[in-house]
Amino acid sequence: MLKIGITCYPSVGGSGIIATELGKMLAKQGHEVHFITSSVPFRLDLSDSNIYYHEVEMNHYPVFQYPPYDLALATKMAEVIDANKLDIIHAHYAVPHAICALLAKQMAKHPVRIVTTLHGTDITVLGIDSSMKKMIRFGIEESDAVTAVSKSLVNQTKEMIGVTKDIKVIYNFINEKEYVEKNETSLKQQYGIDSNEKVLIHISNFRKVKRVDDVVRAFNLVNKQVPSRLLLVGDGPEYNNIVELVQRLNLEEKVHFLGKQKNIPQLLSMADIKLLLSEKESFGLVLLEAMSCGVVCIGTNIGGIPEVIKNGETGYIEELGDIYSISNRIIWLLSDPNQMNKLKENASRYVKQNFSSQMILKDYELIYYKALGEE
Ligand code: GMT
Repeated sequence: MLKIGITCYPSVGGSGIIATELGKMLAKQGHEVHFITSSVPFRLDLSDSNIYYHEVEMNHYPVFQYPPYDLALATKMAEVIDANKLDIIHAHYAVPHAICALLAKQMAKHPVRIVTTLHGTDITVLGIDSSMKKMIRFGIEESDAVTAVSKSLVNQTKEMIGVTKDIKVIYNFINEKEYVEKNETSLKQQYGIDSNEKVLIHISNFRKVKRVDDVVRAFNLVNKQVPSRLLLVGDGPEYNNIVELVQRLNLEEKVHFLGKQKNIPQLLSMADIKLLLSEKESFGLVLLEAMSCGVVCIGTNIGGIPEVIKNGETGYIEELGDIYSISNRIIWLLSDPNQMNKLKENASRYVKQNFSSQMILKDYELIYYKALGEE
């Protein structure tokens, strides 16, 4: 059994969820898992056996304008490596986490291997900055093993950052026990949704790249022809702009702003169609969550989305910003219950076959042993 340190952004977000759920599964397998983060990751239960949590404490020194979080993290990592004789540090994100892990590896006395997982934002946002590019390249090249969450992200990393290192694709996964379709008639009533109304849903952190405005505009066109509601789940920088757009389109009665929610499987179970119309998306974990709860997904032809939705078989892929095609697709789908049922069945089967958590757990374990030279 291995001793594994995990570093991620602990707040809500796909990468934090993947890192936490992976840590939980590794601990269940009998590995010793040490989370080294700035706060307890959302979804982590510290009473689970084999799970340890090491908080990166930040001192506020009056001389520094910005407290040096990265250095505090690297120091903590080195302490945890030595104190617990860690075999592996699994860094989620090249920058800053892989860089901190590399620094910690040099500081620590106990030998450790670094496995880095790329989730997208580090490449697609930071990779545009040429000074960061060097740092990302260094983080990737110097890691003992690197994974990325889609083929598209591997290609993008190679093109943008110019790395030659082998990067293994390990897709996102979900906790299958949690993401199952539930009977949500009472929740529908609670939101005042009539039984004849169709429900569309979008879940995100409302960053500009998520194109929530396209979701609202497509819904506006659908709503003119099909009695329907739109559930917007999450919060973030674009929230106010979206509220204003909904008001301008006179959709206040039809669009529900639910903010951040924990009962995602229940909310998904109320929905007929899930929209993810992003302009950047390395995978789209929310698509898996939706497909597993029997919701038909429509996504844009961007990044890793076409690796998750098989166009015409498990959902539909549309071009970025083409709200007319998107709304026509939705109207067409909603008018054909047989087609909807077929897509739902295909989607949940596809998730089980291609993104099974046990399969993905084994892939990560293989990567760890390979990094340790124990194939
Ligand atoms: O999508 C976000 O804004 C959050 C971001 C993150 O870093 O948590 O998500 C990224 O990682 C997820 C887990 O691997 C992927 O499912 C998301 O597609 C990816 N987001 C982007 O590429 C924009």
